[in-house]
Amino acid sequence: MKKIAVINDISGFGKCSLSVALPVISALGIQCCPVPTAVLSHQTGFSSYHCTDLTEHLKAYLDEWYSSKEEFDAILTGYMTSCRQADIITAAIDRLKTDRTLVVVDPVMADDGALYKTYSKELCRKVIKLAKKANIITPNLTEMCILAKLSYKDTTAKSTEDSYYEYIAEKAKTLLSDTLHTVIVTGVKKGNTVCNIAVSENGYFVSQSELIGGSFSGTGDLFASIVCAELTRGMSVSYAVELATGFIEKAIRDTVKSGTDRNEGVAFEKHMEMLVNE
Ligand code: PXL
Repeated sequence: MKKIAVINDISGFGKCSLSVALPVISALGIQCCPVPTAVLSHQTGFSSYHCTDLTEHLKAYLDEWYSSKEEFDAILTGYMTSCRQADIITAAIDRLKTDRTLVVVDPVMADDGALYKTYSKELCRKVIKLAKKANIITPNLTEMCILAKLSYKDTTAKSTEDSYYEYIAEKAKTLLSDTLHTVIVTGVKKGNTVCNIAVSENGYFVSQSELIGGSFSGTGDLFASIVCAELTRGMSVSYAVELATGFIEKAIRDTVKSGTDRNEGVAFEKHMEMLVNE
């Protein structure tokens, strides 16, 4: 059975990180091996939460994996609590990956033009360093602007232009390297649409959906998990991105219909059959 190591936190409320990676990766027929980096009562967008940081336990946890020589088809990383934790995760990628391991980094740092309140400039620098280890990154538009050193305000001001997607693809392309072959920019809004743009040396692919409501907790984690699992199954980037976009669109539609707060995450559970029957 194929295996993905997912290095992320687990939050009791907010349907994000490991709480969504575990069900969707499993539904796609792949074993999800969690490396829990922290346990939170709620994700950090809630007005109050408790975070038990597991940084000091990570080394012993990973040492067991190193000594039992575990191998993974893919490694997926997400939210991080501190610079020290980011350093441990960066080193873990080097230790865990083999020649055939796909490294997917979701460079979680910010959304809607603002850094998450727990992310310092220094932690962002660590995330940028970590992203250089990846074969694929899945930044949202705000994170892409940070990675490509662009102003979010000036970038989104271009959203009415016909060449907006092309402009974003061009900027994302500057991030590619010998290691990093695909950048997937998520949550690109234009009029009443929101799309995800996958960029490689060969060009770019746009997967569009209707813009329904604002941004919801955990959609980036759902997206990265589905894309990582589908690529691990051997599917193409365009297929993986289309499936993830369609799945999340359906979940958001149900969430908005029920009037659920954005911090609670999206109602993805009833759409799991889209993944199970893949
Ligand atoms: O979805 C990203 C994420 C993951 N984990 C925690 C978060 C967030 C975003 O706010 O707070 C704990």
